Amino acid sequence: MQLTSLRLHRVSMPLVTPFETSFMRETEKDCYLVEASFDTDAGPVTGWGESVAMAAPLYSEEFLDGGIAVTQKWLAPALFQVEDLTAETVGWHLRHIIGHPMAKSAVEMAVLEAQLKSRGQSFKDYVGGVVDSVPSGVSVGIHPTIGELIETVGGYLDEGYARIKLKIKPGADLEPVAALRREFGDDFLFQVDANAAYTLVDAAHLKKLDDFGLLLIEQPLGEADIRQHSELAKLMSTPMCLDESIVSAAAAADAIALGAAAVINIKPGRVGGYLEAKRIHDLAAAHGVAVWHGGMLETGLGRAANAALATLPGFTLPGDISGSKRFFHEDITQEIVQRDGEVQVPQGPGFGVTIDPERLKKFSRGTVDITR
Ligand code: OSB
Ligand code: MG
Repeated sequence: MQLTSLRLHRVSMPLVTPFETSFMRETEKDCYLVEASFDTDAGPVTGWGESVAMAAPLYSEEFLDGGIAVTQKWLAPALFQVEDLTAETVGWHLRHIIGHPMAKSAVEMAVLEAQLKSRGQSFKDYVGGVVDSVPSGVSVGIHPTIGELIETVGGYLDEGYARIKLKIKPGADLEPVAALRREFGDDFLFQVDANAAYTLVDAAHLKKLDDFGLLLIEQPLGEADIRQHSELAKLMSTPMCLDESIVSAAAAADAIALGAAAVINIKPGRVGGYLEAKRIHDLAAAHGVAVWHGGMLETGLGRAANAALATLPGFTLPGDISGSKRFFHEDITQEIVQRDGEVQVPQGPGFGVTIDPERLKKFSRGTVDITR
């Protein structure tokens, strides 16, 4: 396959409800999609990718406009030079460009989709997935009041979600966690995510979360603090899960060796692509470390790809793979549906979903064309 052009579609989709984490409050999903065109022996093929970079560099150092810039100036020109481009070699061809895993992931995703489509293969079959549906959890933002939080979580439990993940931050942690256990009992699957909002000085406070039978605590400390997470893990009985800190398979190896991660949240965008994400899955499985699939409020495109990756056998915990309706009134692809705590993995070549041209037009905030 020869890459001939890239069109980056900047999109903005209104969220059903605002989503608040320890680092920001969002009312819209802003991202860009990558439409990649190729010449192949069998004629022209197109593949789609999605960048999970957020508008501002608050989750990680990447941000949406930076991703567009690095793709235009550095990633695309490097790939235009490759005559025989495959998904498996994208990472290699981009290895001299430091960082920017989300931008690289979006491009690799588009190459992968084109390759799969040209072979008539689904991503699930390509990656070696073993099931057709995956357990569906939901990520719940920080709420202004306990009453509203209980109402929101009650709604998700009624809808059938298999697991609740609550965002926490200093000042909004023990009380909401205790309130949900009091209201909904000890049996529902429940975990928390701090998005790096604490320091090791907070260890005694965080230890109080051990009383609530949580599945795990996700990323209490900073991205660079793998060793400090291993110290905290020794002090708490709640299993330690890393998100932000796992930027590559090498980082996952360090975290496992240091005892910093009993569980790993896998997000392809954060680690440079679905292929590196698969390597982390394999590494974790070999070490007996549980993994689950994270989310970045993806559109139906990224959501479909995430669900397909999560069909691998090491994904033993429910992921942040919720239905489209959790975030959007209208998705940009076919709707991803959560039912009885499961999401069906879209069938068909590539990621099994298509971008709806009308919806794309509606949500588009402009395009950037990059040609050879
Ligand atoms: O930390 O997992 C996170 C969304 C944006 C940035 C970071 C995170 C999240 C979520 C949402 O928790 C998960 C989802 O897409 O359902
Ligand atoms: Mg997280």
